[in-house]
Amino acid sequence: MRTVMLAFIAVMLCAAPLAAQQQGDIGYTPSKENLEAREWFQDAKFGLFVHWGVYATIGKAEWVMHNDKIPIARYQQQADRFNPVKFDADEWCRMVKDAGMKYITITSKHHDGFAMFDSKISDYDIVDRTPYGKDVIKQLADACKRNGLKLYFYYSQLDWHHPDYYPRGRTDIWYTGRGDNGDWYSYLDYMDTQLSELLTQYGPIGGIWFDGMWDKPEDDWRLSRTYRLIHDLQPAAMVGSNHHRQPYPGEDFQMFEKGLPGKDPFSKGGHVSALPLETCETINNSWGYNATDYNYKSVKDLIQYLVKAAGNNANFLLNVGPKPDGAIQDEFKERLAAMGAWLRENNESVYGTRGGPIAPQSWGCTTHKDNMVYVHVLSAEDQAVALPDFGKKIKKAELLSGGKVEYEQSDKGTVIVLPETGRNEYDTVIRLTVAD
Ligand code: JFZ
Repeated sequence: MRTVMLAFIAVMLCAAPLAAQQQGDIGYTPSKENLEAREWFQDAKFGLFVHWGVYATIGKAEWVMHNDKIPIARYQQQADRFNPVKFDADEWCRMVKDAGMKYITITSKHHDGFAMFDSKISDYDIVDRTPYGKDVIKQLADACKRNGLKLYFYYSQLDWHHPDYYPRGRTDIWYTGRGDNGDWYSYLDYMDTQLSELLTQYGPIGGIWFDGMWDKPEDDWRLSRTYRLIHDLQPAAMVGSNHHRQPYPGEDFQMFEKGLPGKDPFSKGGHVSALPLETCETINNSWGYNATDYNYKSVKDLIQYLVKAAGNNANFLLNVGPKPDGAIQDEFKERLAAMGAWLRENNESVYGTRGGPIAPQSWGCTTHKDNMVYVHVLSAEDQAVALPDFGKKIKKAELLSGGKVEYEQSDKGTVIVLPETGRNEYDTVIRLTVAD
C-alpha cells in the first residue's frame, strides 16, 4: 500500500509542472448564476472602463512609474497629493447611464501596486496613504447599486511595488529600489487576500478583469486556485484576463485590447473563443489621465466601434482616465453623451442582440435578436448593400428610424437599396423581420 501511495505521489509531482503550464482549473463548471451573468453581460453590450490611481496626479498616464523610472520611495509621495475632492460616484453613474452604458470596470489596483480600495492586508492604499482617506471603490459600489449598474474590478497581477513580486518579469525595473529576492508564493497569497477583500467588502460584483500576467506568462500563477477562490466567494462573478492567449479554464469571458476580437494588435489571430467577448479602447490614446493627450476619437469613430463590436458579438468597454481631483474631463463627457443620444434612438439594434447572422462586411455588420436582423450600414456613401444568403426569408425591411426599405432577395442573397432620406451619418440601421 505504501509503495502504491509513494508511486502515486511521485506521479503527482511529475504532473505538477504540467498543471502549472495549464494554469487554469481543468474541472471548472460554471454555476447557473455564472451562466446567467454571462447572458446579462452579453445583453449589456457597453461599459465604462476607468483607469484611476495615484498616477493621475502626474498626468502622464498609468505607466508613468515605469516610463519615467520613478523609485517606489518617490512614487509613494505622489499619494500625498491624491485628493479627489470632486469625486462624486453618483455623478459618474449618471454619466454612465446617460451614455447608455450598463456597467463599470474600474482599476482596483494597477501595475503600480496601489490599492484604490480599503485593503486590510496592506496600507499601500487610498484610505491609509492619501489625504482623501476614503474608499472610492466603496462609494462607487454603493452608487452603482443605487443606479442599477454592475461593477467589475480590474486587478493587476503585475505589481511594481510589492517586494515579493519576484522573480520579476518583462517590465523588471531596477530603479524601484526593491531587493533582488522575494517569495513569489507569498505574493500570490497577498493577491488572493486582496481579491477576497474585493469579493467580500463591496456586495455582489460583476467580476474580476485581470491584467499583467503577460509580464511573465510562463510562471506559475496558481490560476486555478485564484479563480476557484473567486467563484467560491461569488459564483456569479465573471473572471477574465487580458493575457492575450486562449482563455484558461476557469475564465468566464475573453477580452481584447484595442481591436475587434482576433483583430487586436496583441492577438496572434485565431483565438476567439466561445466565451462572451469584450474589447476595450481609449477615447484619446491613454488609459490613465494624460494631461497632454489631445488625440480624441470622434463620436462617429466611437459609435462605429461599438456597433462593430456588437456585430462581432463583443461588448465594448470604453475608457476614461479621471483627473486627480475626481472630475472627468469635458472632452470625454461630451463624447459619452453623444453616444448615449445615438443609442437612445437605436437601442433595439444593440442591446440584447448577438453578432451576425452575417459575418461583418466592408460596409458594416449585422446584429440579431429573436426574428429581427439589424443591418448596420456604416459607410454613408453606399447606395445599396449586398447581403450573402443567411438561410432565412425576409418578410419586411424598414429603417429603424421609420420608413420602408426596398430589397430583393434571391437564393444567392439580398440587395438592399438604401433610401435617400433617413440615412444616419454614423450608422443607418435597417431592421429585417425574418420568417422562423
Ligand atoms: C494593459 C495595461 O498595461 C495598460 O496599462 C492598460 O491597463 C490596458 C487596459 O491593459 O495593457 C497592456 C497589456 C499587455 C501588454 C502591454 C500593455 N503587453 O503584452 O506588453
